[in-house]
Amino acid sequence: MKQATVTDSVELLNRDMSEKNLGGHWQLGLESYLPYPETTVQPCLWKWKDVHESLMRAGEVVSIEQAERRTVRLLNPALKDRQATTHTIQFSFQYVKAGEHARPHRHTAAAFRFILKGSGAYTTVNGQKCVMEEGDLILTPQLTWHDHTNDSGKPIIWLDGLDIPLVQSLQQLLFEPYPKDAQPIEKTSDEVVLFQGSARPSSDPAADFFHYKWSDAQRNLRVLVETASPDRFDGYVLEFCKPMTGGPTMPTIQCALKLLRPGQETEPHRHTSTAIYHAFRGSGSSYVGDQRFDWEAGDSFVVPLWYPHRHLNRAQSEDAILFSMSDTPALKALELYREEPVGQ
Ligand code: 1HN
Repeated sequence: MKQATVTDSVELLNRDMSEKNLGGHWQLGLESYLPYPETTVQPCLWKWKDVHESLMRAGEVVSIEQAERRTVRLLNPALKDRQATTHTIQFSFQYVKAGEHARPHRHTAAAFRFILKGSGAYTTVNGQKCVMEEGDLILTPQLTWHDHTNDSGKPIIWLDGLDIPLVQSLQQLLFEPYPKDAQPIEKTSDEVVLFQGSARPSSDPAADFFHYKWSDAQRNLRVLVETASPDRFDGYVLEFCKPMTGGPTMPTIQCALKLLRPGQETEPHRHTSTAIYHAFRGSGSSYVGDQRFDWEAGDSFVVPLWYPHRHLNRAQSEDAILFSMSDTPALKALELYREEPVGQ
């Protein structure tokens, strides 16, 4: 009688399957999954002094022709090979000296600029001239042509936020140079009319809306502080919404201003979105996980997803204003957004 000399085993099966590009569920190691989302992104604080020094040095040694854009990027220590600030958003600072022009291009990554120091330069978005003032927010949504011109006679610095890491992970990144050195200017952002009397325009004017002015944001913040009560987790929140629909700033990125009154402290919470903050005015502290970040105007920090966090304005008399961007709209579109208070 013939004897069975080989008995099958899981190891043998795994090996044979692997040769045929197959794998078993039993090989996954389900014990490594947690009942909450886990991120590799690390909480991190970047000081303005370091960013500013790098920008000024880049101004001396990096030409705008060579760089296309003279930006200094915030790199998350856990994502350095990807040159990313978080797994979804890239955050950088751009320095354009007097007389410089950054040539037009477009890409599938959606981007915005928030103006920090300087004024009078402009970004042209699909032929629309958007003249910058400090605190303005200018959008360059996916595949819009954009170039930057600084004819203001003085240097300018702004921050750039892009959804590059997210678009890259979906393998949808593309980049296209514009065929000429500059776009022809067709109109200015002041000519974009959203409402004309009580009649709604027939075409979608929001499709042509790229420029949120600081003067409007500031007025709205004042009204909020005077008439509304603050959110217990985020203080007074002014979101940059899409006109007419009230939708998110862009499909993947929500931008907002968060104001804390002197001494104001928020309660801790956590959410499945990841946020990057930039201290625009004032000073304070944010507690992220078990770390404390002390910030002043110009500093930036990351709150990775599901990390408990809260904010505190340490000043006696000055409001603190944080500019924030998050990937919340992308998560909401995928029905992955969740948030909850965290017990103190
Ligand atoms: C970009 O196009 C700009 O147009 C700024 O100002 C920063 C970072 C990565 C990729 C493209 C801009 C960028 C960028």
